[in-house]
Amino acid sequence: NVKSKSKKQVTAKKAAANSLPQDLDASLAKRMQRHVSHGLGRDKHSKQELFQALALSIKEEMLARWRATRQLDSQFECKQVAYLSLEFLMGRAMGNAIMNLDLLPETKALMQDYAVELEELEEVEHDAGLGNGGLGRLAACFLDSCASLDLSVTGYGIRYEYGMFAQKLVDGFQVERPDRWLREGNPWEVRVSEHNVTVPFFGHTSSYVDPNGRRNVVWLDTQDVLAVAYDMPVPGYKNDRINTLRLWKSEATDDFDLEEFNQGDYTEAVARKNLAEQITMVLYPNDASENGKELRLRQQYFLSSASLQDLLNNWVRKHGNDFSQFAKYNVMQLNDTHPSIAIPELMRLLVDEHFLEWDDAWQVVSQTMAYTNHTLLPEALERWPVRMLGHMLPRILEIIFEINARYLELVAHQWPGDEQKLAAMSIIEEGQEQHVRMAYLAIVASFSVNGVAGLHSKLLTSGLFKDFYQLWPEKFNNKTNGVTPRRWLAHCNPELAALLTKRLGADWVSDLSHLNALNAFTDDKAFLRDWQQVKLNNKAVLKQLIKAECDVDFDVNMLFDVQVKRIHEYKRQLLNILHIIHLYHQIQQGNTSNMVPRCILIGGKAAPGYAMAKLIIKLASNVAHMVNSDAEVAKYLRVAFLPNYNVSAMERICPATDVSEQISTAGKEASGTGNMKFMMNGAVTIGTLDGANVEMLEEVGEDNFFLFGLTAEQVMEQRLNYQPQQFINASPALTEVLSLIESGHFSLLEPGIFAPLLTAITSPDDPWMTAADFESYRLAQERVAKAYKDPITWTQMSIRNTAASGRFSSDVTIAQYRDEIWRA
Ligand code: T68
Repeated sequence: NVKSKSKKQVTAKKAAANSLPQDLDASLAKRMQRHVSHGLGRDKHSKQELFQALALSIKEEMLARWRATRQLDSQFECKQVAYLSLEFLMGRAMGNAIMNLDLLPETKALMQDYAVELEELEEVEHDAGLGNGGLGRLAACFLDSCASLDLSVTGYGIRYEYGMFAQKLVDGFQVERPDRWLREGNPWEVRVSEHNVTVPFFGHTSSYVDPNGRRNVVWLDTQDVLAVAYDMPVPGYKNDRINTLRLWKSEATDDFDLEEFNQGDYTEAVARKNLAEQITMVLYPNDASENGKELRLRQQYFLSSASLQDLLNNWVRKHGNDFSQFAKYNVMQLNDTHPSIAIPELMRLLVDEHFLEWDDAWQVVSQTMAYTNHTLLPEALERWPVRMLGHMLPRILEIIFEINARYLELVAHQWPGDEQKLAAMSIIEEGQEQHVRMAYLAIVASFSVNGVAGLHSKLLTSGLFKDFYQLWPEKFNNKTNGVTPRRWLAHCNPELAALLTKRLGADWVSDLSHLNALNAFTDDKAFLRDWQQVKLNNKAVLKQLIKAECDVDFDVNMLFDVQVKRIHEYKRQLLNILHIIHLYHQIQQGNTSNMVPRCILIGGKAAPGYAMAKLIIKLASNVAHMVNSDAEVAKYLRVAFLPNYNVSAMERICPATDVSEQISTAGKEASGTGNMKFMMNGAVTIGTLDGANVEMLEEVGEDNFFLFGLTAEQVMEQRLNYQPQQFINASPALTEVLSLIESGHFSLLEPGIFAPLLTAITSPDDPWMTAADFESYRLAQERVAKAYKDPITWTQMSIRNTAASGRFSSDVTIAQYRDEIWRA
């Protein structure tokens, strides 16, 4: 039940659209012509120039509807949702905009006038890589679904000058290159200076008693940074709504370093403006470890403060200083704890700047904040040193202490005399140095706390946040992730989309549950043949990419086995590589009778400071090299490591994949979302009972999923007395594989470099329990091979996976956020 639009609203929208001033020069062709001739004044145009002109034309198409959406939202006083996130991994915008605005036939025809294919121009667009991985891409999928479900949701983020680094491989090692994605300009954005706000840093606090006898606090001698809004349009799917992604850029205010100006040091002072502009310079590339860097905290506060000031300015313009109804019309979804400093910041704005009483302000805050947790890994939980906060944000630290003091009274009341409980649950962690536990702050202040898959949410309430669950069970809920079927099926897999539409009609694009009807066609020979042909064509496209980027020849008749995601020990790319080595060894031994020829693709970025992850990339590269350079082996096995895996690469990869590797140690992957993209595109999953895999398996059934490995419960239990050597001894295959690595076979010129990986696998402290799951994984891979040998059965499995993927549309997820959290 995704849709719930009132009739009144729909009519109102039409009225608003009709009352727009007529755009005199309104055809896409005319716009394009104008941009091409005005912008360039030459007759020969590069693809980059044509891309810019087309993008500007499409943006123009959106402007009137964008304005109408804003008018409508303020007219009808519906609930406004602000999605606060340090990351929005948008990827390319053009293809998605053309589809959502229903401009495809028109644009394709228009491109003939310029003797260029639309696809060629799409390829020119630089990915907006303003995120690390799943968390940032989830925010992007959510924005698409919110607009498509006609919800008034604004994304608030940072306009990083440098997005996620570009990854190159040099001798098999990852090398990072800066990603200057704005080099050619960003045709989609609109700079809106009228929304500028200033964000204070440093300085000190002071208190005074006002004439009414109220004690007020002021934050003095701050260094203010200007936040400038850049808006990006977020078009809904064929529904005329254009929402906004508002990205903040930091700039120096004109009186930045006034002192220095006054001392006559003009040039020095202007040069120092850099400090302010540094805040939004670069995205932190760590996806699963806390960073602790001061600049990161500055980014978090900058985003939070600018966004809240923007929301409050809107409110005050309409309602003055009366905030009694604020929570009724506003909700803020915090994408992990990264923007959770917004909690004390909202308290500060309400108490210090709008003069609310503490309790009234707390009412507002605790009824508007909702927190989404994305990880159980302790190393990823944010803790900020009290000292750093006190220096950079002195007023914010005071407020956090006040929140904590009041909340601890509640804890003391609940568990009388239990000092341990008090220490364990305090927002302030004691120790050598005091730290603020941001997740605890977020839970205390939020009316909703959610995990991102069923298993993950259960582990939160039974483990990490158990005490809080006892205190406030009503706050906790699950919202299983989803991905947008527009980008991840309709756009990235046009041939499959056409086949689906031919059989089911086009409604599946906005209601993915329609895919269920595919199950009726699994015995339709013609349909199976069409399905196979589409997969084959998509594999041919990917084959070209792999040839161009890796110089490896993939064969479309072989099984395409893919693992692409951030490189992390818990995701166990190592398990995959060990299995590759096993296959390689088998082939060399001549044990090929049951083998199915495979092409194995691995891709992903390692955090620049994560040595083990980087070593895993090196091992993958070296193994790929050995495998591919042996002509006998290449009959059965080819391996590629694709550099610079990103959103656009995934758009080529998932339509071409036969087997999707989702093999994390159970209990460690909060949800996963790549798993869903593969499933939608008809890949069969080999996976553990982790994250959303559990629910995927539920939907598709055991016969259409290759399950292996320990459960989360077994992992926790076995960790207490883990003896990897027992598993190694019990597995001749694993023993062979490990000794082959140890022998230096994959590091002939770099003796011993893989020793740390061997040490990790064989250590009783290995939290990822690679050895424990190896045999079970190997056997599951044998089942994969066996199944792939029968093309009919395999194709039926593939169809059933797509058919069962409806639940993993982010439309479903967002409908749940709307109904159960936002009540929008
Ligand atoms: C991912 N988290 C989860 N974090 O790992 C994944 N972290 O299971 C889940 O599907 C996804 O979130 C969406 O819920 C991340 O991607 C980060 O990228 C990250 C970035 C900075 C700091 C910490």
